[in-house]
Amino acid sequence: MAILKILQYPDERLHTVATPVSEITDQTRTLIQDMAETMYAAPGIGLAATQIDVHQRIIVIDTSETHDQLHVFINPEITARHGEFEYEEGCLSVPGIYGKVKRAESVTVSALDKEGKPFTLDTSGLLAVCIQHEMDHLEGKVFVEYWSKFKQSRVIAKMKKRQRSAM
Ligand code: K1U
Ligand code: ZN
Repeated sequence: MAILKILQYPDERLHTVATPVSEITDQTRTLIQDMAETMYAAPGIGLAATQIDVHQRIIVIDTSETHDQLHVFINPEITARHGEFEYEEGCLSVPGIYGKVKRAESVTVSALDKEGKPFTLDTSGLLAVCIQHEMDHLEGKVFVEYWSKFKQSRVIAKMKKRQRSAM
């Protein structure tokens, strides 16, 4: 297993639209294990393949405190959304920046599991927020891009300053 490097905003590669997984192989399963290990080590509650510069439609999520409820979604699709929920989000690609985003309160998501078996999940609250946040990554969208251009430019300046001082 391996801990992978997470792309940092405003890296342009975070704006890549991921392509569907056509075949689930042992290589896909190794990638999923590495993504889970990277997420737990960060620590975080979700990770999209986009964030580790792999542009395939794969996300991993574990919102449990015990780190034993890993959800793997391959080629996820949201088929229903209900209500509205505002949550203070964070992102491993934008560390130290937190802010509110309005999303659906509950979602129905269909996807393939790591064996390629289709499943459907109805969920709400934090897991629903996290699914929507990670699916945005697969579309090349980062949560700060829901905010005003002014707020986004302040985030970009902060991130660039931090990246310069880390060099
Ligand atoms: O996509 C990511 O970068 C992961 C992100 C997921 C997320 C968090 C909050 C709302 C929506 C989506 C994170 O995991 S940020 C870190 C975080 O939330 C956390 C870290 C440690 C313990 C608990 C939460
Ligand atoms: Zn994120």
